[in-house]
Amino acid sequence: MRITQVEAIPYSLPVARVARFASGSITRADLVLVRVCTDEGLVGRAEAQPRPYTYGETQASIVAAIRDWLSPALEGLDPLRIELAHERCAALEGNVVARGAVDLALWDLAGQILGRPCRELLGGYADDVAAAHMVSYGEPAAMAAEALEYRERFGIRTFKVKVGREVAVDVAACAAIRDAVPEAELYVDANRGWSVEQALRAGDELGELGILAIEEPIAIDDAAGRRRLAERWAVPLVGDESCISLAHTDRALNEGAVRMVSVKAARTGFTESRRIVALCEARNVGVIAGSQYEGAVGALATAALAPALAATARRAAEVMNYTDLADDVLAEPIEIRDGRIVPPDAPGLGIEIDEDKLAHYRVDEAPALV
Ligand code: MUC
Ligand code: MG
Repeated sequence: MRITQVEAIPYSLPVARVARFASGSITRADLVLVRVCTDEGLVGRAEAQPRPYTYGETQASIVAAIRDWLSPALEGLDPLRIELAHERCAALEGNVVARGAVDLALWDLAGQILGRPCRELLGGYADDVAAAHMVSYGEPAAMAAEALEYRERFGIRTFKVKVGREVAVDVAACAAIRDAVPEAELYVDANRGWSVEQALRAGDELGELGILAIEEPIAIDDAAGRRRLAERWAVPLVGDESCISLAHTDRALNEGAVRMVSVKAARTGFTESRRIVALCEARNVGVIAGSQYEGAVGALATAALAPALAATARRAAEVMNYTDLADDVLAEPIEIRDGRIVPPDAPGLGIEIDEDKLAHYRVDEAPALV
């Protein structure tokens, strides 16, 4: 079997709830469906989420990177040679989201070829994993109501609360969520939004609310500031934007501030994510299977990775933000059972696309039928 082409289809989904956080907002889910096509008709699929404020990639740049660079690099290759594919794709600098999605689609294809779900191919540690929901900016009372809704509707017990605003607002939001769901596990993510002074204050006040970790509090280039915070805090500083590749993660750990890492299938695929997890295990650093506000197709990738490895299976995985969208392109709904996401048993990622919906939401010209 040979890869014939990698397609990139841009599509845009409406949101039911606008996500706002310190580094940006999502008012419409602009996504790219990646399709690794083969001469035997099997197609590997994955979703890429453009996040210009984090990686500099846009929907158009992801499509161009795949069409002009990654597809030509992979054409003619046996799709099971994933390491070789990874090496070839890594010849393109940056573009982590485009490259990550191609890697996920290759693994989806491998699963289909071998007849096994990706969760098993990646390690098969557990069958499912606890799900965490990320609560983005709003009035504190509305954020608390959202957490309670996810507790009651899905059984979610772990929440990542977006902070990085005025410290008083951030603390009020976390206190409101703590009151609404007293037993919840809470951690926060400032997306680099605080100054060092704000972070110092916030850390003290949030500590009293039992916050378990603090993600990217300040500018990631401020190594001295990050170390100062980490030394003062009893809870770990989580690396996210500072850990966007294996090499970045290595550097962040060497700097000494990061004591937990958000590993995201959406940017390091499965191949590099596994290397990051191994690095963290060697350094006795915890990992969280993190999110990039995926759509439902993207959530299936995290749902495969998180239970597959012992280190990621230990903590709730951030998989619930597809529920912020008003619609998606999956033919079958994702299964959330008692606060856990259950990956499909189908080969690969178990992605079945509703082609009518994709045709409706795609924002390029569909190729003419011949
Ligand atoms: C996170 O953990 O920072 C915010 C933007 C994005 O792409 O993902 C998030 C979540
Ligand atoms: Mg983050």
